[in-house]
Amino acid sequence: MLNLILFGPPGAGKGTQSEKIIAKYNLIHLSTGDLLRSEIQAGTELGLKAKTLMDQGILVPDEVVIGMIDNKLKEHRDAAGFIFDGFPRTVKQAEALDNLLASYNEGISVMVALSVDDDELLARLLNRGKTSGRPDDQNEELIAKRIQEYNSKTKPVADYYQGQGKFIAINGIGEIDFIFGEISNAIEAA
Ligand code: B4P
Repeated sequence: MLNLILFGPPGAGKGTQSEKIIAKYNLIHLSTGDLLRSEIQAGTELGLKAKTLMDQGILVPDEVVIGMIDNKLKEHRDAAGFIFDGFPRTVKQAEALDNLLASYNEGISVMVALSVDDDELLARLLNRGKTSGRPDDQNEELIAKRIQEYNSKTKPVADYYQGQGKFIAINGIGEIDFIFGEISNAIEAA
């Protein structure tokens, strides 16, 4: 089983590269951002609570996203593997993911981290905001808040997997297909 974490700051290309990875490797795509946006669209209680936080660029509570991932893993017991996109975003989420996978005698194969500088992230997200309709892509202050959340709460997750010898960093600036080639190499070496 191949279990990949695609890691990086908001706008690093996680969603973009995930689409290519699932097409090539037949993995189940679990994006907590997408799952939360589906809850918002469905108008569930969870979605309403999440929306308030997401619209401020703040992370949703760990228990909420861990619960969503737990449900999805149960739903896809026969999968050839998973791509975790935008999850884990805190060390607590990483520990919970390791425990959940261990209950299936599985673990993370590799974490691929896309590195992109803050100016490029800001430019990409403002550009996406012109057409995506995503409230969290609409202004500079909100994007800066998301980057700040990433730096304070999410970056330590890289150290967590580096400590397990599972971390690979890739330059996330450049041609999308070139970056995909680099990710493919990392997956095939895992
Ligand atoms: P996400 O949905 O995960 O949002 P994201 O990080 O902004 O998107 P992504 O990283 O996938 O975008 P991409 O780079 O592909 O999270 C949104 C919110 O949900 C969070 O702020 C948080 O509140 C909440 N949340 C989600 N998961 C959570 C969790 N686990 N715990 C707590 N809260 C959670 O694309 C960006 C743009 O760049 C696109 O326009 C794309 O076309 C462009 N792009 C991509 N690659 C490029 C390249 N190589 N060159 C040029 N442009 C490129």
